[in-house]
Amino acid sequence: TEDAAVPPAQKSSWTSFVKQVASFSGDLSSLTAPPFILSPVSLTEFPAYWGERPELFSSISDGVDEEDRSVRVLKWFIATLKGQYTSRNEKMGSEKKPLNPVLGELFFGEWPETSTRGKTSLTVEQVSHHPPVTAYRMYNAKAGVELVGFSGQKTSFSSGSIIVKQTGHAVLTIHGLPEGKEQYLITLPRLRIDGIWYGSPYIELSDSSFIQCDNGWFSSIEYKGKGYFSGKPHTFKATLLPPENHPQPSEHTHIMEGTWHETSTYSKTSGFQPELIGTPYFTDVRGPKEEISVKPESEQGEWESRRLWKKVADGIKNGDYDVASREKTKIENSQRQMRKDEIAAGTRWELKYFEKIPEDELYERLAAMYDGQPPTEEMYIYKGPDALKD
Ligand code: CLR
Repeated sequence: TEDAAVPPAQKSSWTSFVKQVASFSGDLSSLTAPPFILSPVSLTEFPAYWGERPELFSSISDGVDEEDRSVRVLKWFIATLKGQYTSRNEKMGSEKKPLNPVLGELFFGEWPETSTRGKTSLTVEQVSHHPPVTAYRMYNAKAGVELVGFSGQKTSFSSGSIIVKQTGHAVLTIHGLPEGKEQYLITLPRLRIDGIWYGSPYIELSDSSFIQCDNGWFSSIEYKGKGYFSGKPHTFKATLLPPENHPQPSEHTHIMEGTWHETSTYSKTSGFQPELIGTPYFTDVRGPKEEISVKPESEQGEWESRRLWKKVADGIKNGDYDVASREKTKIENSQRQMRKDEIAAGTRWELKYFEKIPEDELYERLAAMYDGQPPTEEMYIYKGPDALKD
């Protein structure tokens, strides 16, 4: 039958979940879903997708000039999309509902140093629970490459699909260049979650996202699924343009296209040597990626995601859904109690690694360069150890 992916005993709860989703817009994370669609992984782990091709990230600063670095930022960005948007399907058979992080939840990990790269470390903190917002910072000191961003979602339902507008953005900074630092504003694509009725959800990307560098180089990435450019799923076309005052703009316009989960090529790149980045493909992500290294739960602090959710995650993995739901309720109750206690004491939960800033001058300046959207309501900056102030 059509909904073959739904276990017979969970059909009615899936139907009622889908009905709730359809008549609702806002924060999906709070809806109760049937067990077969639950993932044992918290959303605080998702920023790790940015780092799973560590060489592409750290070698951004090897670019010989602004143009080369802009190409490298775009290449790294495109190469993260497969992990970000198709890896749950590959690992668990379909998109699943991640654990909804608690306020203050933390996630740390790293991609260790090797002969070809320095160490890249990741710090993640859940900075808001209602609505859920996750802030992250990924840093490679040797390369001088840093990514700071935050991520939220606004969801709605349209002709059978869940539409997810991502709120938040990321800023990539290259430190220590002879000319100082270089900063890139990275916006995020829109998601469509299809396959809902069948109980086997998967993501397709749509619309466009942008990468604006403070020196004027600008990428726009257009996403299409089945039946648009080529009939293939997961298709994109990126255009990288030089700054407006560039003497030879048409010679330095780059166009790259292909599929973000397999390969993409340069369809036009004049005035620039693609050999500089060493492959006939622009991106090729068919090979393995490198997952983040995380300390064992026994060595983690009590706010660290895998330790905090251990019993719930084990319940989900072992099919022990009563245990999972009992343990989840415990966590939620203790969170409710903490919020009540804070109100009673007139205090507020203090973030550990990030700080909310009222307005974001950098975002406004870079978004204005390409006529971007008005700034989102909030922005977070990294204030943890080795926060950089240059
Ligand atoms: C989080 C930020 C990452 C990219 C990313 C990938 C998958 C998205 C996730 C983000 C947010 C939460 C999300 C998820 C897919 C499904 C899940 C939208 C944007 C929702 C909450 C669960 C829906 C329930 C189902 C019917 C699957 O960089």
